Amino acid sequence: MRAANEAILVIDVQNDFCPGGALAVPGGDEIVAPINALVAEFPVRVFTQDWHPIDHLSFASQHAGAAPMSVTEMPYGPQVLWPDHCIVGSSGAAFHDRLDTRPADLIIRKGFRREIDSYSAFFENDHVTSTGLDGYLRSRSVEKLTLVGLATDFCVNFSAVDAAKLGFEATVIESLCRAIDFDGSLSAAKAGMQDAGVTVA
Ligand code: VGL
Ligand code: ZN
Repeated sequence: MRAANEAILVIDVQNDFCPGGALAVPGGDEIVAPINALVAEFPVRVFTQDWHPIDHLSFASQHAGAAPMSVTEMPYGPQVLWPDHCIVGSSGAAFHDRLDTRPADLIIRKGFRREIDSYSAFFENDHVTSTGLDGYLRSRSVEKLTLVGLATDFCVNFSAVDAAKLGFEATVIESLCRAIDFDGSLSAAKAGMQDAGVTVA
């Protein structure tokens, strides 16, 4: 068992990010069993769930003529336009069937405001709107975070960098993550995490 001040953050292990899903991450399902085993070691367990309304503005389908994976400018900065994914209540938004969610103390949903995407478990993409997770972890006296899940270069990356900025000791276990790796996003994410003081193990 890990120390009482340690939490695990399981990021977006959902059907749409696994093979066969709308925004499938190669090998996304390979990490499910080892994550189940690791979760048991931690006294504090938080899972996140990407959770978008059907007309979410991060979807290419909401922008006339825009191709999935193109980039647009939002009021808060550049935004990748994704295929429709993780729609509220859909089977794609459900956790992977084999992910054991029973041990989760808290499930944080993010990206539920139409106008703004949320990669990070802490802040939406404006870097200002809080999900409440920081307050939850502090209330539970958490100081060290271990991050696993999908996708390494987007939601895991943004969550880990925010965690470090907020003063948590953050470790990403790379072998328990899988990446989208589009347009150099994985190497950029790794460099950004290292710069922010995240340990990539
Ligand atoms: C994610 C793209 C869009 C992720 C979520 O979980 O990494 N990526 N929404
Ligand atoms: Zn999303």
